Amino acid sequence: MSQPKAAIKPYHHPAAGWGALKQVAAQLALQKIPVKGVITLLSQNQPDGFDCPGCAWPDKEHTSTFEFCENGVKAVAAEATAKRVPPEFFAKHTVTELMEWSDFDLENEGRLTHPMRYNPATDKYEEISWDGAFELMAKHLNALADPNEAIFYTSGRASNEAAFLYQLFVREFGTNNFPDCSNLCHESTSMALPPTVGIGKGSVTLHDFEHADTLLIFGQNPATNHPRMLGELREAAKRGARIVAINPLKERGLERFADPQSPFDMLSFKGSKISDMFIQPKLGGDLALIKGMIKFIIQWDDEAIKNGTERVVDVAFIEQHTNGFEAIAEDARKESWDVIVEESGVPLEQIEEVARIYATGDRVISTWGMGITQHKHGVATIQTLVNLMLLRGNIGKEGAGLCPVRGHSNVQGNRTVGIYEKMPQAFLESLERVFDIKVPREPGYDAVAAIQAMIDGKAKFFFALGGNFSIATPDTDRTWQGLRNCDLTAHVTTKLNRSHLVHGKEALILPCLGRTEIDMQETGPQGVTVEDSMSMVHISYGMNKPASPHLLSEPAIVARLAHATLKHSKTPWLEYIKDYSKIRDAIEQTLPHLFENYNERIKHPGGFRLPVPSSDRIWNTPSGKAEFTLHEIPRNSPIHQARAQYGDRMFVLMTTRSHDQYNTTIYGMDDRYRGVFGQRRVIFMNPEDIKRMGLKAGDWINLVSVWQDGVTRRADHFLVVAYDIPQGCLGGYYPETNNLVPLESVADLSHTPTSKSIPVIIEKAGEQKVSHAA
Ligand SMILES: Nc1nc2c(c(=O)[nH]1)N[C@H]1C(S)=C(S)[C@@H](COP(=O)(O)OP(=O)(O)OC[C@H]3O[C@@H](n4cnc5c(=O)[nH]c(N)nc54)[C@H](O)[C@@H]3O)O[C@H]1N2
Ligand SMILES: Nc1nc2c(c(=O)[nH]1)N[C@H]1C(S)=C(S)[C@@H](COP(=O)(O)OP(=O)(O)OC[C@H]3O[C@@H](n4cnc5c(=O)[nH]c(N)nc54)[C@H](O)[C@@H]3O)O[C@H]1N2
Ligand SMILES: [Mo]
Repeated sequence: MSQPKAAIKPYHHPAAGWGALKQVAAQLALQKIPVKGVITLLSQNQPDGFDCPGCAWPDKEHTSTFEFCENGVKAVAAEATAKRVPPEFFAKHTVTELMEWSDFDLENEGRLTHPMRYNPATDKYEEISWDGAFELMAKHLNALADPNEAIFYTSGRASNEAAFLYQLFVREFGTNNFPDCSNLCHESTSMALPPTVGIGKGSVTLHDFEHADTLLIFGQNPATNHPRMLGELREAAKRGARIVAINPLKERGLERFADPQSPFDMLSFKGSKISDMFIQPKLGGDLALIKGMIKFIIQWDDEAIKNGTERVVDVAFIEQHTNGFEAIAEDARKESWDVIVEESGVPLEQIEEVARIYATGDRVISTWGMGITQHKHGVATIQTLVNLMLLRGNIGKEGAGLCPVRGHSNVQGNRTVGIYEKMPQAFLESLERVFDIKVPREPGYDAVAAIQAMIDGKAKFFFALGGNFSIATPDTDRTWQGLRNCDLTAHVTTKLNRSHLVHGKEALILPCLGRTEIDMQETGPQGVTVEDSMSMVHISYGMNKPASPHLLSEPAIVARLAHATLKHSKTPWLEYIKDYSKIRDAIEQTLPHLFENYNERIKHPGGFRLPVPSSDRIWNTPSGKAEFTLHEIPRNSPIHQARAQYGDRMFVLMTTRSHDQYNTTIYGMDDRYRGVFGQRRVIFMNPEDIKRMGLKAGDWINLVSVWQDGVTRRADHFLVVAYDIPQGCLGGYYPETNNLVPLESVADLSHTPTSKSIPVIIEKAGEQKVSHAA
């Protein structure tokens, strides 16, 4: 790729708008997609079209005309690219040589066309037949001393059908080793919600967004990651709903947004205002901030009791529906304002203002993303947010509720159908009954435990259904050591990525159909189903010709691997490939309370919503009530410890997404809304900190993380960019900074890597010229 001109230019326009349209044209050109291909994009998210692989935000009605979304177009264009990676490509390049390529350049080669096997003698991938690939994997699996030596990763794009067959195969084989992208993502949500509201899913639907009068947006960057959510926010803002953004980084897309659907926005160049208030806590400061809000509400409520005026908390709701109110009220009364202000980094007046906004809203929705989950105390923060919402009965009524905004388009569905290292016993019992098999009951490895097991030599076989495990995970150097320890690594995949190059002694690339492609089987073209972030399940049919005639669908790959491995299985693996409705029948039999009449109900345009009891104020907790949960404001975290050691030389780094990337897939080198162009090795830093450290914007720095295990973790050569971010906090991009996250640095309970709070020290690096037109 020719190097684009690097520059830093603050962005003064609204988010989306014309910039988005320009980007889309550039992506179509990059992927060599002719104008005709645009028709594919326009068919996306229609009743007979395919589900957008871009994100898990739900579709309006699902029958509406194409909703323009830059993220969706980029995701579809990346899959529908005209570029191909045939065996001849691999004949030309050794793996050692490809390791020198950037992540952008690897994926930019296009779609993989043939199954490939690594040959250590030539250091190249060579073509292998599908049967040969299945036999090789079966041989390895059956040679393991214990099924728990095998690891089966899932990235959240797999359909319900593929994921269900996969977990069935793996459990019939004998392990619960199911690390998944959720472990790296919303696991803190999945751990926090069941004990409090009885289910690990959000309680709201799009209908609620239409009726909310107040929205709190915690730790999320929707302009980049969930652009269709901005449409909802814009509508809410226009209706007069109050929107508060809580984010250390002044994200442009949370301030103003130009809806590409709206001629007014597009022609006025001004866009619509989104947030009424923008609060910038320090990284990880949300728990203290939310506690501050709770303290105000309890204080005002106590005053109301004293004065005989209307109560501030929802007394009837608290009495009928909750447990533990007194304990958290007493805790809030005792909490010190100094600690709240110090640990949140938010001035008291602002905490009071946002508490007032919350307390005067009748229908409040709280949303959250990675800015909350990827912290040491992510679970505690979410449970404290639940406390806040319960105080005024903001769960389970129209226009109000909890809205974790998930990432991958079917990550929620994968969990529902069994991709979880500790699936509930009832599910496992059901599998045993329906399929007349024995499945293991002890929990398996999550993502971090899987890496440790590979490093320790306890796991020797690594299989991935999608994703890019080698660089989506923390502690890059050690993770790679683990993967290279394996006897076999195998990846079901659409495009070439780093994980194919960081391989075991033997390695396979197994190219599959993407969701946009026609999946033709014996009984005709097959559809697959997915579940979005609001628990809506619907069917998706591909419309494009497959990228290569040698591709198999994900369900076919899983079923044929199972057939090759489990010689005595009674499960009709090959039958499932012929007709996916048979897989849906099997899902229905296993989870009848969720998927009753599955095949019938997906015929309805827009599909159906899975039951979410908390939406109806039914609390599936042991007490049958929603639980308030008491959490201290953390004061001795690894960040506090590093601060004690290094004083204000220590910075807290968050690793986040640029505008031109989909997780590890790099679409381009710009981060438009943050004003970064043509480069990714940047660090956002407060101007005062830049001065204090004797630096200038445009200087180059190296980062070294602070961790007490004697391992030096570093990431070198980043450009300092002055940005509106609290002092002591830094922002950088993932995956460039992943090596700084120690494997042991995980969130309490959920084990999610703390990708948003890494203690680091800065070193000044050598000079390098770049245009810095700030
Ligand atoms: N275009 C595009 N779309 C995507 C993806 C993509 O990579 N590209 N990825 C998909 C996936 S898998 C996911 S999980 C989602 C991710 O979507 P997001 O949840 O938006 O994830 P990030 O980009 O990591 O951004 C996290 C945001 O949290 C803020 N933040 C960081 N730390 C804190 C904190 O301590 N407190 C608060 N209040 N805020 C904080 C950051 O400034 C940033 O704005 O997007 C999905 N959609
Ligand atoms: N430091 C840091 N690390 C993070 C994060 C962070 O914020 N900071 N975020 C975390 C989060 S939220 C997540 S979800 C993970 C993401 O982790 P993953 O889900 O593992 O990574 P992706 O980059 O989404 O995977 C991209 C690859 O998926 C393959 N692919 C694309 N479409 C398909 C398909 O239809 N089928 C198959 N089989 N393969 C396909 C392509 O080969 C592509 O290279 O990363 C996590 N890692
Ligand atoms: Mo994610």
